[in-house]
Amino acid sequence: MEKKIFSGVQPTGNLHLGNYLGAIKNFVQLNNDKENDCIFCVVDLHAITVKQNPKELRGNIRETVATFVASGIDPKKSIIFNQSKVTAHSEVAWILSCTARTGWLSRMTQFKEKAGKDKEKASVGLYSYPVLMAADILLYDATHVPVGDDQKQHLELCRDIAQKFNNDFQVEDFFKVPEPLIQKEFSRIMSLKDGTKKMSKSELSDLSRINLTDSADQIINKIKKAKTDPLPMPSSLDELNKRPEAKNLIAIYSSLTGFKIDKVINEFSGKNFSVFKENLSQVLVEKILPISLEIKKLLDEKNFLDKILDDGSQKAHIIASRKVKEIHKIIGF
Ligand code: AQP
Repeated sequence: MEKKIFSGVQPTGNLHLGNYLGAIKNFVQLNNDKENDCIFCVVDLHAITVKQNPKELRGNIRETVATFVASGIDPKKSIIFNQSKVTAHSEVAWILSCTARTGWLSRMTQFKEKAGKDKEKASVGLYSYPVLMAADILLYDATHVPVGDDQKQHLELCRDIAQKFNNDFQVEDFFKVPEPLIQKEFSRIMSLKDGTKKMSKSELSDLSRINLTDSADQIINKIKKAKTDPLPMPSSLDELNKRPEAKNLIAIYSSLTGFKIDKVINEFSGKNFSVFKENLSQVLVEKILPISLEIKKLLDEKNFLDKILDDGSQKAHIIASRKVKEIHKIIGF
């Protein structure tokens, strides 16, 4: 079956190993499969749900496109565009916000985490963010959405919104109910400083993540300083599951090399962490450095990056505006 793929990444800077292993690596595989129609969106409307510096945002939009291309997404095969250039996203988000229920949104854990203690000061956009995400996906009849584990709940909400709209307006199958594509293993890469917290762009300490623009020295230094426990390397899966930092580092190694977790445990069982860390740094440099160098090269080619976005936005606009016309008819506009 032909799959229609849609996914987005926020241009909020510091794209990291978690974004790569949890999402972008998967985007590349999907892009390479001839059967798939893929759309990858730089979700700048989502980015402004928290305060952004306009100049930095402009640079981060280009850096996100550069990251897509440097990682292996082919703009001739997949549509790459930025959300704000296709106004249908904002319009349909409004329409769907009249379908979504406030009770559903109140249960979203990401809002609770991001808004923190002072919810009253969080933007309305941060609260309704999952509705915009539903609009992004449903506008393109996406059948599959590759995301990291942290987006699972938002995708379930998107499915609920699609089903309610179809039911409310008696238009069976109008909005396709999308399936999440979440990696079975390593769907959540954790901070290098705390194995219980997700690796994240907004974490203040740069040592908590491997950025996709890091140099070899930065990668080696961050792995050297990554938190571990005082014990030697674990020798069983049970032991691994009780040691979050060890688990995260082994997951990163396994995900990058494609070696099964058991094999990695056997290889390093009982050894000193420093031995493992040396191997991990080597693999990271091998896999991430070429991407980092390519991103830096592409960032000097602003016209090339802008053209990818312009071409992609035109293509996305054609698909999205067709869907908006149908939505208007169904609603009675
Ligand atoms: N740590 C992670 N492990 C696995 N997947 C991850 N993703 C993000 N962090 C991890 C996945 O990357 C895709 C793009 O994410 P995003 O940039 O749109 O938003 P995010 O999830 O909010 O990213 P961050 O890094 O966590 O940003 P902040 O710090 O702003 O909250 C998504 O598919 C996401 O699942």
